Amino acid sequence: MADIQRSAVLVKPDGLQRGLIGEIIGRFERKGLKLVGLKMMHMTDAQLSEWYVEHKDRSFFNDLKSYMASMPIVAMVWEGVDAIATIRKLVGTTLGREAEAGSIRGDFSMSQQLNLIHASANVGDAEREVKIVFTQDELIEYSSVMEELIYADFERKK
Ligand code: FUP
Repeated sequence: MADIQRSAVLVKPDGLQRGLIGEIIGRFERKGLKLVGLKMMHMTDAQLSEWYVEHKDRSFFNDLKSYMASMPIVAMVWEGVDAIATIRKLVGTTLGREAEAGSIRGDFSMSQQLNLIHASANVGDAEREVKIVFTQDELIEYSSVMEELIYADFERKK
């Protein structure tokens, strides 16, 4: 049975400043993922404390939050069958210079902190993260005519 998931994705300040929003969205579109939420925003310290709660006792926590709050970001929600793991593969591992060639971080970044993009790690994180930056009415339900070209019928049944 298909597991249709939603993943929260941020194009971080370095991704926006380097003009990589279109490149990143294009990769997700070409893969066959469906965009259901999109906005540009400044994240607040309160939102970032909640977003990075698993790192709250780490030495880099405050530095990471200040960097993320320093400039605007683009927040998105992408949907698809097993979208969370699929997007993590497109994004690549955390340290840009070691990330797999062909992944977004592997192709465009060198850093651990300036690694262009965030993507939810699991279902619990995805649900929590989506709620931090999107209200329910900012998530758009629609049917995409592409879906029957992207998935076989049996894969699209929830
Ligand atoms: P990821 O899930 O790949 O985005 O990475 P993590 O959840 O491990 O880390 C969250 C963010 O903290 C990453 F963008 C990188 C940053 N980070 C640091 O800045 N320093 C560290 O030592 C570890 C992570």
